[in-house]
Amino acid sequence: QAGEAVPAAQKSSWTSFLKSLAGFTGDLSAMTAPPFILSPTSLTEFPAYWCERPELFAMIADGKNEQQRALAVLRWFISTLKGQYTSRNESMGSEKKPLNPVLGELFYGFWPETKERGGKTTLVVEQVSHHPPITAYRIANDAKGIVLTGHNAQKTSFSAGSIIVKQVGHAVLTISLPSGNQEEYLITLPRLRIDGLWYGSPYIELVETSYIQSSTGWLSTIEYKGKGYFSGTSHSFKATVTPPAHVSQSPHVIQGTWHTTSTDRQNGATFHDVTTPKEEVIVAPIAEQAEWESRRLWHGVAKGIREGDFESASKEKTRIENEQRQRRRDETAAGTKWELKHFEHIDNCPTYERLGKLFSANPPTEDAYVYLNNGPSV
Ligand code: HCR
Repeated sequence: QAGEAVPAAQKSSWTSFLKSLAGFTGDLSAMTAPPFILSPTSLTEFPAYWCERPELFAMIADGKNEQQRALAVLRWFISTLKGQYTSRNESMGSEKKPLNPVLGELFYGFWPETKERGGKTTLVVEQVSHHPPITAYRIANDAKGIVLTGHNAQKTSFSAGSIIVKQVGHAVLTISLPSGNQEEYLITLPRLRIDGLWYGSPYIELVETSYIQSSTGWLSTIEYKGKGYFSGTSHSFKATVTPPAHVSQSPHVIQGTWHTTSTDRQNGATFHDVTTPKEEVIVAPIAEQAEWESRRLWHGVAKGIREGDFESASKEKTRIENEQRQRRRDETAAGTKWELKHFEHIDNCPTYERLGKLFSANPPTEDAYVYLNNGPSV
């Protein structure tokens, strides 16, 4: 039934929110939504989803050859999708609207060293733009020589009762091999469809295709389908891992559901399995965080949302937003510009251009945020 999951007192504001979505394109994060759909977590925390299985991230470096490493990158990537796209449903009952980060917001964390991981895995996130919201991140396991750098923005539109989210941005994974050589992987991001809006219980389905192109020539093409396609099940995918032209080998085809398990059709073996628990990033206690760190910055708002005290959440949010507006006005008056702390913007990403050519990436070039090597020593 329409609005089934919406609290009675918020039904009319949910209906107005849905109406305002029709014909909408652009920055959804800035839109006002009813309280029941608000999440107490800022989008700057989302890059942590890339590493909630730090073993799989570390294991990429253990691949004995180009093919094994390409498959290990794909296994790690597919294993992140459950966290990235279903974890709010698991923890809060449905997809929610995250807090819209302010310019300069930071999020730091780490996953501790274990024998398998070889060392600590560190995370540095910075909100590098507010309008449109763009989040840049870097995850590194130095002991294994693996680094992931990327940025993410979204373009949203509304179609046939669903929100369509085109992810703008990409990630680059670099492996420094013991031989001294480096391997790079260009990772493009899937398109999202947010369904279930009519009932007030949104959830994500991934659609269309994303790619992982290795500098060694190996290419993973990942096709995403919902209910009624390859397997009649939601969250289905089929990944085809194609060797470079000089390797005469048939492609690997991996099929399954990204939130559970998949199988490699070549040998019938389980390819990925995310039915086991994941490991959340460790973050400093709020009292020890600096004023721009996400959980400290949004503390009052998050508390209000968690406790159902939406009046104080909204007051706090307005205070943060007004402070931001004032900062921008002061900068304009002084003729200065906000300086990024950990990243430098470049108009054209050389890795994207070079590797994107190999699978005719669209667009042929993208901008990027280069890490300045100055994260905290967490
Ligand atoms: C679209 C979305 C904000 C962006 C979120 C992204 C794309 C961010 C990068 C992560 O790596 C993956 C990711 C996962 C999220 O599913 C996605 C969010 C889902 C909803 C949110 C909208 C801005 C809010 C929509 C409001 C609805 C729920 C009514």
